[in-house]
Amino acid sequence: MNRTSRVFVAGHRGLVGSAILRRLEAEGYENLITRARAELDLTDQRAVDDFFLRERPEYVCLAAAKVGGILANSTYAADFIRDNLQIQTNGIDSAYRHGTRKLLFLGSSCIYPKHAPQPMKEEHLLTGPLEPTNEPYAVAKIAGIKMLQAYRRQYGFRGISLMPTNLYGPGDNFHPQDSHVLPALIRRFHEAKETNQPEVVVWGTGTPRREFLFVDDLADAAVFLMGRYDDEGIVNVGVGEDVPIRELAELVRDVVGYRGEIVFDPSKPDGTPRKLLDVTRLHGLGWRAKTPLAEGIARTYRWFLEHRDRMRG
Ligand code: GFB
Repeated sequence: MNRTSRVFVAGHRGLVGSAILRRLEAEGYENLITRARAELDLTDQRAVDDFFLRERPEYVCLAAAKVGGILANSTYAADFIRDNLQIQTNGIDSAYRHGTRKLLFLGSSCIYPKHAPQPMKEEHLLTGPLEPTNEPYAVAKIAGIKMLQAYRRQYGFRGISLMPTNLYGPGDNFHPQDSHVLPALIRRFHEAKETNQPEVVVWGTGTPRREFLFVDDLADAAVFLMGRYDDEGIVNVGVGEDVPIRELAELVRDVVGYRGEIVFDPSKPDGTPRKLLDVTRLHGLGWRAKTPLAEGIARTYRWFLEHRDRMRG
């Protein structure tokens, strides 16, 4: 992949796609291809195939997906499995049929078994039952991984699969119910500060541990691996350390500058107790995450403040 390559970034308005696009633009890529949802519905097989036939992208970053936090995953379980299966199946098959040279697919750390040994290695895939709160989403992502492995073996199609840990950053979804924990807490602490609320409610018990990767670091890893990795094996992309949700809430509280209390609501699901990625393979390939969590949260909070007025929900 070089600066004149025709690169299609699918999902360029989402958290991950926008970060990859920013990264490629900063590197001076001249032939970036994007389509808004109104222009191209990625769940529509015929539309996707027509698009690939016309545009013939040489490289594809498949960053389009239906995603959400723990509650959205169970509320919209059918949408999560259907939309993701359709988007990735259409994208991968049309890329193969129309001569794409290489495709990057993004999974998630929730593809690993609920009780996988920690930190989770790439070989733990399909060694045990999944976390029920996001099983439909995880099954779709596992199907994408297996599809690319099969296309590589049967057709020689070059697809690589990255498994990012929980992501956050500019462009995130800050919806109060549907979002992931980090943007949800930024918004909740901010609104509590603005309206002088005495306490902020954090879902669950506060004991689950999560690993958080700043999305610009993921974009950096994606471009790095597009250039240097070409194998059917999945690659974990994480930072190698995690924090309990209680500690994350304290960090967000401090960045936002809220002075009230934190209370936990154990009637909300905790989800999987821990999902820390083993990043030995990634480090061996020569890449490491750079952005410390406190700095990433501060940058995300700044972005939130700048975009607050235009946010939905
Ligand atoms: O970010 P989150 O929804 O994703 O939740 P998962 C992480 C933890 O934060 C859970 C707690 O233990 C939540 O109970 N939490 C506390 C909150 N307060 C909140 C809040 O206000 N909002 C949210 N959302 N959580 C998702 C999967 O799981 O992770 C997806 O469902 C995907 O499939 C994604 O893999 C990365 O880490 O539990």
